[in-house]
Amino acid sequence: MLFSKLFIPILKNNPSEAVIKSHQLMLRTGMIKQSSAGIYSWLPLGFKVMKKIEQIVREEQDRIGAQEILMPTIQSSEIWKESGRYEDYGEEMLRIKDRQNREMLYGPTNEELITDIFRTSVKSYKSLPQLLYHIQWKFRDELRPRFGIMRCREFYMKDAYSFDLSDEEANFSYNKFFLSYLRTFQRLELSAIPMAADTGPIGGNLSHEFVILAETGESKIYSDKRIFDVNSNKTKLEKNSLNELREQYEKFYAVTDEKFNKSEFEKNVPEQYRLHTKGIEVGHIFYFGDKYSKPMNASVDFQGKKEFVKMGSYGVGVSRLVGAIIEAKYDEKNEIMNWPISVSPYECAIIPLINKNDNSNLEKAHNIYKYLNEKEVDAIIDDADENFSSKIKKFNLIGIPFQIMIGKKSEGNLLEFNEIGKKTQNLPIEDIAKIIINKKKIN
Ligand code: P5A
Repeated sequence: MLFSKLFIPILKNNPSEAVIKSHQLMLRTGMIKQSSAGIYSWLPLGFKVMKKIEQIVREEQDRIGAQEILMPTIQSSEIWKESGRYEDYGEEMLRIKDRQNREMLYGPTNEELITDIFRTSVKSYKSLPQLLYHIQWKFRDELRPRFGIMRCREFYMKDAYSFDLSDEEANFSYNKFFLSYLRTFQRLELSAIPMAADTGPIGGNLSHEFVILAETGESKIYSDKRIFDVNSNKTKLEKNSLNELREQYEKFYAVTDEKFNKSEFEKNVPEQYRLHTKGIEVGHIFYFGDKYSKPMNASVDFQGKKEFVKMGSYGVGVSRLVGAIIEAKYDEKNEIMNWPISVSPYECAIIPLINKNDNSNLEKAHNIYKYLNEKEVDAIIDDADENFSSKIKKFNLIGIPFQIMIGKKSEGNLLEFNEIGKKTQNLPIEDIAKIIINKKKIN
């Protein structure tokens, strides 16, 4: 693919309407375009990053045995009246009437819809547990949409739902998602801490917010710094192992400001470990027992008795994660977008020095592209007639982790090769491909 053919409307300067880095950069590098307040179009570069994030989120849901479905964005108000949330949800819910004057809504979340699907299909406890998820657009008519796609009105969410027979089994399901979230954020090279949080309009009394540290975050957090050392690498998908993992985390004080209590914080956290800062909520998990199953009559037969199923729900802000990764990783001084290679829009930029009277650099670039393509490296050729340094600046800004320059300094089969933030080396294409492939494996 040639860079000149791509639809990447890059701006020269930071747009003045954006306050935070991720919003500025996403507009500047043509990743998104606002279509109305809090509503965005995703252009090729931004869409590519989001799809890569989505795929990692999906793989980690599948890994704990959750099954993917797809529910619609538009829902009937009937089920929300059954659960009692139709009035409670207030002005954040976008309400619509169809041509038959039926009350519909654009789903802000799917607890009701999934409960309806479950109750009409599952009758026996033998079918439990069920873990179902989908990745779908949501709409919340936020009072103050801001910071670009970080707090917007239409956003892309992965939401999962669990159904179990007992509290104990439901706790097992909750813990599976707890682990799956840690693994997901780890693969995105984010250090996300699970924090006790309020349950808000979703309900229930057990909930963890997954928060990454960032000055521009909207959540105020209070925690014990030692929580960053807990690691889930050895955790198995078994009850005891998962319980232990949660205990290890819950040993340390970590709360968002709704749950903050000064004297508890000071009592539980020695002064040198106290951390009070801001963060971005990238995921949120909830346990709410029979809050929806009881009013909506979602039950199974167990030993001759009707048992309302015990439910939880689990959300990841897929579109928000694009901005969150920028906030966490952008190198302001050098203007470098440090995407983890697993989600970078392209893995390698091939940059030939363009000479109007001689096509050989461009031809070489095409051969390198072909070679890398066969090795499944996602590359791009920059055929624009610009000098090297402005091209490198551009690819640093967009965040393409590897760059190959073909020009005066590339001799014989040696190419100038650059890994963002590292020193340039002269290497043959075979070695370059190995370095890139290795980096992908580590991730
Ligand atoms: C859990 C899944 C829920 O909606 N129901 C289904 C539960 N939780 S939540 O915390 O309200 O949202 C889950 C995640 O979605 C992201 N998010 C947003 N992203 C961008 N703009 C918004 N306005 C917005 N609201 C929520 C967050 O990452 C949140 O953790």
